[in-house]
Amino acid sequence: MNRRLPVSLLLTLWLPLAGCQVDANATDIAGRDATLAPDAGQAAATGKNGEAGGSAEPAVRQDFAAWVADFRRQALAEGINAVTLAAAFDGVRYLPRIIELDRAQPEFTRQVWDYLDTAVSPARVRQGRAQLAEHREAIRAASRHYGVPAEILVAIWGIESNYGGNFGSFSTIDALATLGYDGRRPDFARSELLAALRILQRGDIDREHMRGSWAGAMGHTQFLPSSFEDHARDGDGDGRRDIWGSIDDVMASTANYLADAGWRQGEPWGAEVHLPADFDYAQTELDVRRASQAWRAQGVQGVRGGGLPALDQASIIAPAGAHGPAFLVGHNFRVIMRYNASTSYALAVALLSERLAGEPGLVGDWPRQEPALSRSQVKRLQQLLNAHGFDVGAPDGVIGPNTRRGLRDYQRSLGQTPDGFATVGLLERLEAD
Ligand SMILES: [Ca+2]
Repeated sequence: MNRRLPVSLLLTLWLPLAGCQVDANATDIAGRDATLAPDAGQAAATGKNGEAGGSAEPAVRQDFAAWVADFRRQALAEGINAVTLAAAFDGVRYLPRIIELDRAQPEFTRQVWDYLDTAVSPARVRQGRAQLAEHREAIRAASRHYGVPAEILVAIWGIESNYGGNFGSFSTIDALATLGYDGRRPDFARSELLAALRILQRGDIDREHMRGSWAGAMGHTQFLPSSFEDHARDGDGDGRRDIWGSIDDVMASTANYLADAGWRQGEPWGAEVHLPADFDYAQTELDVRRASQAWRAQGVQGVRGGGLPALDQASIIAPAGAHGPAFLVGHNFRVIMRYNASTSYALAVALLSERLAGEPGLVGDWPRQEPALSRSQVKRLQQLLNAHGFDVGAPDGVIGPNTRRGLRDYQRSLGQTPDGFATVGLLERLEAD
């Protein structure tokens, strides 16, 4: 699979999530790289995506101009016409800010509840209900046609761009040209830039209106150019796929993306569940999959006294370990992760969609007293686990299945509930041992 850029790095305040599960096999819509970005702290969660000016050193400008000239020749050879190339590149700018964002290595992380507080805030719920009413026709039409619930579409819209309030003001051409010339993944950026040129040439949008994140994700629901080519749809029937200006097109495209990713009509994403006291938390990994009735046989129950939704291939996730809420998640939850390959993101979409549908929030409480571990603290934790004989692989500052496994073994050795949730307390204990 392609390793692609995490769109979430568009934020100056980008914060990875602590303890978030990512699916390394998933390719998401905006090309976010699960290995680089353990989660998408979302655009909508953290404020405006301001565009910096294009001043650069003269030598860099000259070098960039040579890169563009070379790329134009390549694009011409691949079928982009001279008119499109002139429109795209005659005024192209190198944007130093994009390179700063591309190279940012955030030290601090956020706990999943802090992310959800923002992603599923009361204001987000209120605005989403207003959008559902205002764009009722467009949303219902896409929902009916593609078989994806209206509330899921609106939740993705809300989390990706705060309902279009913040989808990024960077010129996609400038952003991808800058990344193609000077980014960490030039081949990826060149390939997306070529796709962007094909979109301009086809006439879906013009250069001026083709805008989005610093990483090239475009429009209300943040499609990379290659995702746009494969999955965008013309919802209002005017012959153009306009995910910047037409809510009909935004909804049709988003719904079609999920349908193409395998959304099962009528199947719920999952549900919050109650786990029995003796539950084996080694099972709380996305690659452990069982039918709902098998989980029920282990004592897993619905939180409001009801049964479990009927799901095959369902997993249990407990993002904050034994002292936080747990969830049974099925196939459609994994489809949401195709949009953004993180459990926290998919959980935010799922929970926001429920609130939009008028359902109450979570029953379980998060362990809000637990501070998030920084990236270097996670690295230290990993080094110490290795030193104590609980092999977690090479320390990388990111908590994944190996770290959770080692942590569970360590917790077991202490006689604690082995839930694999990394805390400052466990780090201090390891330091002292
Ligand atoms: Ca259209």
